[in-house]
Amino acid sequence: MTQKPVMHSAHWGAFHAERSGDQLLIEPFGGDPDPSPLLQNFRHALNHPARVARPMIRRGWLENGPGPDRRRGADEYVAVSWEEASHRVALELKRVGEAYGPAGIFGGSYGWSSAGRFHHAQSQVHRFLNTTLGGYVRSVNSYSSGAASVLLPHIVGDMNEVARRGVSWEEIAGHSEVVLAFGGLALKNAQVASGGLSEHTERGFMQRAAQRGTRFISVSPLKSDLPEEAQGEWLALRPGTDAAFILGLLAVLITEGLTDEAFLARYCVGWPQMVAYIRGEEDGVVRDAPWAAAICGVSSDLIRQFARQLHGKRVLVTVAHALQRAEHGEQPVWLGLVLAAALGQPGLPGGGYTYALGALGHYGKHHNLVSFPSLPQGKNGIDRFIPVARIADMLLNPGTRFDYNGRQLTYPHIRLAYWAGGNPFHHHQDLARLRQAFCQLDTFIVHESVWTASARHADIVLPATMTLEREDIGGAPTDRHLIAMQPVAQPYAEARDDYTIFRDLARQLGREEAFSEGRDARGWLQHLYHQLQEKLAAHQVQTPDFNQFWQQGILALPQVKDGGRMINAFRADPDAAPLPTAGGKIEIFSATIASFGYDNCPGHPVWREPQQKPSADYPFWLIANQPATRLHSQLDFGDFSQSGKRGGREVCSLNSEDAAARAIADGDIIELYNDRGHVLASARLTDTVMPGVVQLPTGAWYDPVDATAARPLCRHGNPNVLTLDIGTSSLAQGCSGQITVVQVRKFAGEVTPVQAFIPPL
Ligand code: PGD
Repeated sequence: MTQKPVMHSAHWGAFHAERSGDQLLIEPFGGDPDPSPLLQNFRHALNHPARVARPMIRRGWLENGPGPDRRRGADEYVAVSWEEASHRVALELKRVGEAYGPAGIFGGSYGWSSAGRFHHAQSQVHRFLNTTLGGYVRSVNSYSSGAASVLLPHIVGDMNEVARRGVSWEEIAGHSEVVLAFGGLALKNAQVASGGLSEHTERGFMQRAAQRGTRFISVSPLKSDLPEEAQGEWLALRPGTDAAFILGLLAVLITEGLTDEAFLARYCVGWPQMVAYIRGEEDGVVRDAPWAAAICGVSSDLIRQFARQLHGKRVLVTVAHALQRAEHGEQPVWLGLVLAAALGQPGLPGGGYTYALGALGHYGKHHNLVSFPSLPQGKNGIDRFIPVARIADMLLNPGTRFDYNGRQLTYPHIRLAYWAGGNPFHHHQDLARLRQAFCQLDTFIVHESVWTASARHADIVLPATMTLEREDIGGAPTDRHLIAMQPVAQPYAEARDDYTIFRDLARQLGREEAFSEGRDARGWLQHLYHQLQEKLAAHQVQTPDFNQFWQQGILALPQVKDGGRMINAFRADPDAAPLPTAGGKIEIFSATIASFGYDNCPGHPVWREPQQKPSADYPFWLIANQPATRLHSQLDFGDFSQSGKRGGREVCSLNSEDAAARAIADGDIIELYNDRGHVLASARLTDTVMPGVVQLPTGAWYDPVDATAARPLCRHGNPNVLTLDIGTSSLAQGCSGQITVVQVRKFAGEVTPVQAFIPPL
């Protein structure tokens, strides 16, 4: 293996890597104006003790065979040879396939895995199951934007147009007067983009806009959701009350005659229904500024002033992913659009509505002229699916019916789940319930490079290479650089890449040719690159051949400036360029959604009381948001992630006044708890978190003192022990794990060291 620096890429940036003894020296790509510190998480990753070295089988499964088992998560593992492991996997797949067909296999395998487009683990699982077993039960939508991705097509257009091709950062820097960001614009989120992000430009754009006079307003319980460069204002609302706040703003605009009635009449359907709802004509409840103020914890004067200041300005409204990752998460997304419409802004330069700006590095960027081809998935022979965050419901309730986007579906009876490239025991809510759900399976197979909590709940764990140990091509539709990802090291111990593992299994199932089409990994990279060349050649763009691309390590791709293309054309001529909604206009009222008859998501946006709210037992809102020191749970043992912890434990931020009332000092170990479990963390006292709120990011590897406990205690700080596992509403059934309610106290029990990174026996 070469010792020279080689080019590589991660979801959080392109870089050069060079081995130096036991560690890696990481040099960010020179063209990146603001590289992410997440890159340093790779430094000691290659040989970290948390790596999975050999194929492992859970003792209970090995001795008793497949079947529901309550020991999952608390059993021993037995090392076996690759030959034995893959033989047993092939036999089990054959057994389940023959007995139950593809409807008995869950292959949703949600997860971000790594940036390379060929070794994209989820695509590999899907292709494997389609080409060898005729298909699988899939999952739809994402944990990121489950509610918005179902709602937006009904009311304005799909995620691609409203988020990725919404108002561009360039336009904002040049034209916006007010950027009203519900959920803020934290750079920790924009530093990441699936497939890679070679240039981090958000900080620079915010600086430019602020210098020109753009007023950034972050509405969030956390001050840190807006970077200093934006020189913005912080408005703290109670978590989960943004929908009520926007209704209050709309009430003021209506009462004071500040709405753009011409825009609403020409470009929208349903404004009269919205007005009737706000005035209380539907149910006698007037949603005015005092009504909103009581819910949101601000004064009605503030709401009035706020609304007036928006009038007559070029206003851009954006609503972060976080807001819709909550019960009734559809509502703030919808109301953000209604507010922008009431102000007459959609389709104006630097104005209107853009969903989730800053939530990912893809948003507000230009697009490549053509996109890099993805690995073909083959054909799934069945059409059975769940909204991705309903996994525990599915495993616990086979045969039960549930609502989704106007349809009634039935949960299949899953016998085998196959996972690669994701960590459900990181990403899902109510981890004790999730364990119960996974205990129902006959068999749970996981490919992982490290001993995550998901690997520790699997029956068969196959050691996967890390991205650094294989060649691939990194690219995203919004990144103008394609990266030839060169291997930095040989595979760790007995690790194999997902493709090699699946190819071997496909051979044992007699389907190797169907899966591999006769190509090895390099052959697939060349094939996909040639497809890209052909797409570009159709636009008269010439590209170097594969070998030259591989040698130079990077290829600049032509881009198009297509930000706002859908909404701009619509504004110019709504008859010639109608929106892809039922009525061709912005749907403030959706007859389609109304026809579904869902009380938790009716035909126009509403405020609905959530079932979780602070009480005497659990008086705090917990915000379980994205971490700043790692991507989700990836490389949680990495240098940068560890630098954010204290004594190896995750840090929970809380307001100094709340801490004083509980005699909690900075650095104390505190316990957050509710009906679902207990979590330890190190207390950080601050005034940048509003009173009544505590913040604990996601991603600390789940480390239960007793995995089988009904209400487990995680000594590391994983907030998904505490979050409630319910869908956002009957419409989208999205993940609602962003907020929950808890009690907080100084921990009085025995403190044991974090053991999440020590492999199981
Ligand atoms: P990651 O930590 O990225 O989390 O959930 P997701 O499952 O995507 O997991 C990826 C896993 O893939 C890692 O364990 C990594 O080691 C493994 N991996 C990487 N590369 C490879 C590979 O090539 N092969 C194999 N086999 N494995 C690989 C993220 C999800 O969490 C998301 S997207 C969101 S937005 C949600 N956010 C929240 C939230 O805000 N609040 C709560 N409470 N919960 C959330 N969960 C969701």
